Amino acid sequence: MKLYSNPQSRGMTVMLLLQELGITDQVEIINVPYENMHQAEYLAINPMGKVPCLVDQDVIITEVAAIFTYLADKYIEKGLAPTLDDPKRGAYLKWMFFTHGPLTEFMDLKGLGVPDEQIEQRTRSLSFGHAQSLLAFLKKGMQEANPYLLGEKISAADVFLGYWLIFAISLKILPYLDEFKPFIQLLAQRDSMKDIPWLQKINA
Ligand SMILES: N[C@@H](CCC(=O)N[C@@H](CS)C(=O)NCC(=O)O)C(=O)O
Repeated sequence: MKLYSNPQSRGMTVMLLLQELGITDQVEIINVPYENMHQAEYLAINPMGKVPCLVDQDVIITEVAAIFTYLADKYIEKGLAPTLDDPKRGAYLKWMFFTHGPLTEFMDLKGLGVPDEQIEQRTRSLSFGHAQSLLAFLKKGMQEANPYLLGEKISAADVFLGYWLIFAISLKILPYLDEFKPFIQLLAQRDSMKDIPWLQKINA
């Protein structure tokens, strides 16, 4: 497999997953400089001109959540995804796509400095709705985490959500609520996560 990525991009979340799956030696990392992303050679692989992009023989997978889901399922024996018949699969997919959709949308708008009043005018069409709803959803999930989102064992969804939470808190897009602390502190001890540069910023 080949992973097209860039060290200054959300492709870094996939690197954590590779570590958690123990498959770093099975994936060739191809660094795509930003200035090359919209050139013909890379556009032939991903016409969006974006990273990350995973290529597994003839299969091309873009979108972080799709790459996470694909890899965790491909290596299902590693235990980072519930199997198709496991009832935990629902919550797993919920967290995976919440992170990719509403949470990322919220972070993008806040990162752009879109004023709250403008967001409030569009809550019905924005996928996260209200900022308070997003926080309430996260708080409930964190309170129910025991200690991970699906229970005793870490899943790919913990890795994805955990990375985004740490990033959003370090940028002050999300507050570092007490409810988040046990989950983030647990993730911060993992070999895959302990060197995330933003962890120091939030004093996990
Ligand atoms: N929806 C995509 C977004 C990927 C994305 O925006 N990647 C950025 C880096 S974080 C990128 O490749 N930007 C290059 C560009 O737009 O020129 C995903 O989640 O994988």
